[in-house]
Amino acid sequence: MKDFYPEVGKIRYEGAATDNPLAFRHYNPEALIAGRTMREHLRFAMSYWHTMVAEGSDMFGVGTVSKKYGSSDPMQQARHKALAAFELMDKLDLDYYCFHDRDIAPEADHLAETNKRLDEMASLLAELQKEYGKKVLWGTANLFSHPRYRHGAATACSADVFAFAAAQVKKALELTVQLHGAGYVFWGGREGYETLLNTNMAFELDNLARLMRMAVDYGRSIGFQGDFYVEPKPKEPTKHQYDFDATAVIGFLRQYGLDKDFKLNIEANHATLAGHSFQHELRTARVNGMLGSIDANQGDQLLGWDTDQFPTNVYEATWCMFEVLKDGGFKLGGLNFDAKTRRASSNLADIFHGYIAGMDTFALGLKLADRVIRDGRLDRFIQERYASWQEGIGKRILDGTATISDLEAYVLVKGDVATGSGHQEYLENLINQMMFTG
Ligand code: XUL
Ligand code: CO
Repeated sequence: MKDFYPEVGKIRYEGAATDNPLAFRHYNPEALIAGRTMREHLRFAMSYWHTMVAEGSDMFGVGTVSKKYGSSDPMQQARHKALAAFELMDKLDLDYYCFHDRDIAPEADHLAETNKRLDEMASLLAELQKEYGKKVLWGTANLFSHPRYRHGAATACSADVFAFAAAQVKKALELTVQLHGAGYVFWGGREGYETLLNTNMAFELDNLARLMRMAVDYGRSIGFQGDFYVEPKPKEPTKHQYDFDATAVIGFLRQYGLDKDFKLNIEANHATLAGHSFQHELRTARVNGMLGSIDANQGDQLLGWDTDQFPTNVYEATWCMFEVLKDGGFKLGGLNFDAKTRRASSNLADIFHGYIAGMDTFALGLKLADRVIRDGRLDRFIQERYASWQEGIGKRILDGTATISDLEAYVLVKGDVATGSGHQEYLENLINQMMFTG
């Protein structure tokens, strides 16, 4: 079999002291943490689009790394891409992958031919999955790259475009089911607007829900038992995207009765684009029972767009895994590296360094989050902070036995009320102690 990454061998856990850059220092797949192996906790996935397809182009320049895999024929490229994908996942010990329909097979002039190409590729992927023991974390349809989607897909002004998007979603669901995918994602890349001057917002939101409802009904009818996800993102490519952030998406899903079938796929860089921390978005999803899956990456503090970098920030990874552990761990979701190497990182080996960095960062984050939880001081501090709700007037408010007049009478007797310190600096230092000297 052709070796697409001859310069890289199998990446193995060698422990923190190794000086081999092509080894894991923290990701030890079979190591046990809080009753599960790291592999079971982390459920790492490869993003097909960044890793197998994107060549490093940006708004100002063409690609810097070839993803032609030794062929000029697009379908032959697609086949080689699939072979290379499984070689890469095997070498990196990545158990899952995520894909858009258009990542695995190039679009043809007519939908019938496009779907034929997808069928051919799905058979090959199914064989490779079996051979290598890999799985699909989630599938999706690319409803944003083709010019037909310039006004949106489900939220397009044109019914024909809506119909095309629906046809694409139908096929992508079939592929996901055929490949035993655990999830199906809606990322509304162009489901928003550039200007309200030409936009019927209420109608577009209804249509977005309409397509999701059709997807759920069809998906369930062909045996899809996984989770549907919405991946919030506030902007880029459009000025405003309806799936702005976790709060907006949860409200939308509940409004349209989609909240039983959908959870959220939270992406770190989308959170920061929305002006939130990654943990804020994860916490919002978690406390609403809707934390499904995660696109693990990071942005750049100084750049205002979605840079999709491999995550290396250990604090962020720790707070992410803290939320995941507090949620009882992933059920069907996992950590998809929706991340790409920088344009100037133009060796194929750089992709391996990116994944190793991301996987080790999250493995370390998992260990540290477990340490923070097991330490217990943070939980105890929070419990103590809300102690006044355990008895007296607090308990009566929660029981529903205190009326608003009772509360007035209570305060009239007390005269004034006082609360203690939030001790933020103490806690921040405590976390550093736990992380670095624990
Ligand atoms: C774009 C993005 C997408 C989704 C899948 O910002 O995150 O790649 O993850 O469509
Ligand atoms: Co993403």
